[in-house]
Amino acid sequence: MRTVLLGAPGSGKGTQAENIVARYGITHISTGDLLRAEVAAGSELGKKAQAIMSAGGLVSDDIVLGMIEERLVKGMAAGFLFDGFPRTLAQAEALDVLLGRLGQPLDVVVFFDVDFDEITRRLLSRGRADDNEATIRKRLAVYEEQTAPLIEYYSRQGRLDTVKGVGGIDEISARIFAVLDRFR
Ligand code: B4P
Repeated sequence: MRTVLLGAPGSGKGTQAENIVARYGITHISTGDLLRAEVAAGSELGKKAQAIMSAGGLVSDDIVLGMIEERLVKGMAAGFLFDGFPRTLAQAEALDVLLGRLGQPLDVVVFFDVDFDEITRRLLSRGRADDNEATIRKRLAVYEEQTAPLIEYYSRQGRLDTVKGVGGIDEISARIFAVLDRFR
């Protein structure tokens, strides 16, 4: 199974990824987690990423693509779940090229439909370093401008499935499983 979770920051991608990976045994590739690990390790890449992440911007496509490529090849046998990637049209197009080269196109992209008021409430109560009001506003604006166009991109490919991302965590997982079970 080759799938992408698409949604605004705080729409629940990371939360649902845990349940999905537990059910299907696929490889989880979260660019947010990979970047936070670089920041925690104090690497050169982490230093560059930290300032951008805490300001609510997107880390450059080159850095992100470099990070995922090697993990993608490793995850190919089991299937994979991308969470937080792609986030720009350039990342989506690069992913298509990469998967095309491997002869393993995406099966489905699950889009989490959650309104911005709910997202803001969730992120403020989580309180991660990038979860203050000004940064959340910036992240949502960046999402609208750079990530939301991917809804149309995958919809045109016939790969998009929209799931209502509001409700209990297990209730949302059940909605996602109903989509993903088709690709087991
Ligand atoms: P990410 O780590 O991807 O984080 P996110 O979008 O903020 O969160 P997610 O949607 O996973 O929400 P979660 O489940 O945690 O990105 C962080 C930053 O990294 C970006 O801003 C960017 O700078 C950088 N980055 C990452 N990928 C990149 C890329 N590809 N290109 C460039 N830059 C990149 O849920 C949020 C909260 O909601 C949690 O507290 C959770 O407990 C709660 N929640 C979840 N489901 C709920 C529910 N059903 N009801 C109530 N609360 C719920």
